[in-house]
Amino acid sequence: MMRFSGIVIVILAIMMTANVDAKIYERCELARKLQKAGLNSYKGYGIGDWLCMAHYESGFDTSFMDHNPDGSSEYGIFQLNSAWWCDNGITPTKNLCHMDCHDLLNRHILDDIMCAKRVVSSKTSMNAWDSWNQHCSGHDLSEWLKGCDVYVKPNSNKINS
Ligand SMILES: [Ca+2]
Repeated sequence: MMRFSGIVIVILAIMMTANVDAKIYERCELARKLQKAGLNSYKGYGIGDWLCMAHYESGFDTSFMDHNPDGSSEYGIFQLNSAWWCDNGITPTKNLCHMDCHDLLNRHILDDIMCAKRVVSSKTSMNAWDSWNQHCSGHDLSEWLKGCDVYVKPNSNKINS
């Protein structure tokens, strides 16, 4: 029994050091964070667009990772791709956000937001995220902000849709 619990402790210790300091954001907490980072009406998209997209991409889980058939991977709450936006040391990359992909997996999402701003500033705009295109584009997104202390700008409609 003693030996067993000793092994469990060692395994737990390994798991804790291997895991990044991740977080599953609560909807309104994320909404406030996005607003504070200046995403309300940024490039014509509202906080609802970001919440809807992040929900379908990661379930607000900063540690979420996904692998694509082409060998690239997607990281974090916004599922940013290792072929374009960050460097994971494996995939050939443009690294347009000049960052390590693994920095997209921790609870500190300001760097993720800065990178996402670049994505949405690119030609594809919010269409860079398939899930936004499928589930959020053209929908009434006010539900996403329900109960959150977030000011909704009256004219946060998409500029280029
Ligand atoms: Ca981060």
